[in-house]
Amino acid sequence: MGPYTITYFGVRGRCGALRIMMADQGQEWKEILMDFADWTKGDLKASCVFGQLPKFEDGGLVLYQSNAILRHLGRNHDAYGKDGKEAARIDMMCDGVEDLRLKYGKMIYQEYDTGKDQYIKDLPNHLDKFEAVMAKNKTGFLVGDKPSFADYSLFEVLLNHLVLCSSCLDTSPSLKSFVEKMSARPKIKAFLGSDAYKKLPINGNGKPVIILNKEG
Ligand code: 6SG
Repeated sequence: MGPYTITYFGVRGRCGALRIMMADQGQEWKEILMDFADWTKGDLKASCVFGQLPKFEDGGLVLYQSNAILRHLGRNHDAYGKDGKEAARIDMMCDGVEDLRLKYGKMIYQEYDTGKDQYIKDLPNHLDKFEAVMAKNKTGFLVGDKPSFADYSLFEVLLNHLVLCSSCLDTSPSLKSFVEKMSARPKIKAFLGSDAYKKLPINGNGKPVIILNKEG
């Protein structure tokens, strides 16, 4: 396996879950940071299958599409269920997270100022679905009894939502405990505390804007 290389912009964005997953799996990887001025020259874009980043290399295998990369890591690191049925349910949950990711991205990039408050109001309707699956499985993971790539994707999207709205998990006890337990896994804790992680903004447009309270 590997060496793994990620080529991406200097944000967490579409690589947040991948990086957390690789860190938790004890996998090292190399980062190639693409600055936007170089990207607009177009050479790399023209070489990318869908004209977008991230680009992921595993030895000679070159992949695009963050969820395909997550699935590849799932296969490589035994994080894709114990059989075909678990794998199918993990796929389903990852696609559910993707739907939430797209709604979040639309709000962040297209309607932050006009749509953020309504987005936060509607959020329980979306989080409830994940809460129900998590509560029903009882292991602390979405499917099976160890983390799958769908758990890493959900975890990362929940971290981003907590930055948007720090109380958003207060009515979702299973998700709250999931985030606490994932955050406390030693390799995740070390990664989330690293400069490499902390220096990167969540999104490419500086949103969400964090307003500190008077004491903060
Ligand atoms: C942007 O959308 O960060 N890739 C993005 N943008 C450049 O020319 N379905 C796939 C996947 O899951 C989506 C890929 C994704 O992998 S990620 C891409 O390649 C293009 O289309 C979101 C993100 N945006 C911030 C950003 C960095 C560079 C361009 C957009 C910040 C804004 C402008 C410059 C720096 Fe910026």
